[in-house]
Amino acid sequence: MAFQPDLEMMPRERLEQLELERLRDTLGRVYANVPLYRAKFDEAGFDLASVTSLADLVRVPFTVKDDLRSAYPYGMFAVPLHEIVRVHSSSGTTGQITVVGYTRGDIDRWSDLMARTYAAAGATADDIVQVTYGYGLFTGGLGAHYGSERLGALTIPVSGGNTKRQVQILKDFGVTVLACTPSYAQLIGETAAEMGVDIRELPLRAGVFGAEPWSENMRRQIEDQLGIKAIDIYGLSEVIGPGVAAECTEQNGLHVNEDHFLIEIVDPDTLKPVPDGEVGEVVFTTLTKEGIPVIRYRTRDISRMVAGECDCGRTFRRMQRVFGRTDDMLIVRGVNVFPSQIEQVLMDIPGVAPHYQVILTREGALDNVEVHVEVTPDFAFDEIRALEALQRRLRAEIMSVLAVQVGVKLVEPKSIQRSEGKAKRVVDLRDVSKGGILR
Ligand code: DLL
Repeated sequence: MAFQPDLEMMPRERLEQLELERLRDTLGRVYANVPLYRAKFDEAGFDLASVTSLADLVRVPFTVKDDLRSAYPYGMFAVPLHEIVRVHSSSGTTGQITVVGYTRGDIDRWSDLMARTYAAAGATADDIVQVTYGYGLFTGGLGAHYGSERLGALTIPVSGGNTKRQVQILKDFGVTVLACTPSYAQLIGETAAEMGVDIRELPLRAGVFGAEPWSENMRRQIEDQLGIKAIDIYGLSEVIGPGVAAECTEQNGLHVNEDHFLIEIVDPDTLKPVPDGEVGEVVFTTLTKEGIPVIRYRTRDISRMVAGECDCGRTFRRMQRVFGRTDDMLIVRGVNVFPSQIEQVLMDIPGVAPHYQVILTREGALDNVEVHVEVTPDFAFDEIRALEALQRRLRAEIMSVLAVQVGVKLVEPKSIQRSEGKAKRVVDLRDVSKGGILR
């Protein structure tokens, strides 16, 4: 079921016409109201009037995170501050935080987009939704909250943390849809098992999980553990928050809400669009945002477009799950690897729990990559021969699938720190003088 079927399933031709009108309108607004865009466009000799088709987008200058940082806090807003009713901010793990502002209209459209997300996951007004994304400056909590209310579902604003209470509420309130990060869904499952609660027996039937990369194997593990359909949802604060793209129940790529966001995939080095279906950096241009429109915003997320039409009937194109960020990419002896690709391999192997961390160290001029992974609680951790055999197998599987040689260290159950929000998969100890950087 679609929340706005006439929009989500509109013929491509009409959609493209709408996109062009909205693009021209947005470019005009940012040129008139945001000094940074005006300077960029003028410097590039870019003439707004020359935009007569969507193909002209490639001539527009890019926007990067540093542009938002330099305009901190309100410099990129395209409306006077009195029209802004809310701000959110990005997590700031990779530098100074950035601030994004929403007008009343932005909040309204965002609620629709998130209602689309739940509906695409199979939810209706009859559902009971537990929102476990953090409420606050992070867009996850309030975004998921407003969308659920817009759908008409019963919305439980728990926010993150206190995992035992999450399980209690899940059980007592008859929750049918869970909204949180995939790694937190795992922790909820694990905690429930410790409390003697079998989530598979509860009415819970779907999860809308996102905000961090996760692999197909992790999806299967969560679906199995919780007895649900797990749906991947994607977004970023600079563009709007969650609600930019989401899977439908076909679980084969995330439909981009193209009537509000234009997507491009570019080569991160040449910045030229890649041929359809090839992997590259995702770039978004907002088409309806008022508070802080972004033009050709480089997300640093890596994905590709999925070819063909979806059986669900939505006409919006799909992007493949984001498998990593350019800043999280590891270069192991010349081979590019994302933590989520390592995860995909680990989770296929019996005896290994779905909890891991990638530790980066430096030996002389060489970077060393070691994967720490937990064994399952029933694994005999004191049997050296069994441990060594499992370790060898993991190394060999990673080598055969990813063609890289990485160290593997098996660790005891529960020794890797659990996360209530975005999991920290990479621990960078290459510059210990700085105490290591936790990403
Ligand atoms: O994480 C918004 C969000 C909240 C999305 C709840 C989905 C659910 P930021 O904190 O600005 O916003 O972080 C955005 O998180 O550029 C990606 O690198 C990553 N990310 C978000 N969703 C996914 C996903 C929110 N489904 C950054 N798969 C993005 C992989 C994701 N990575």
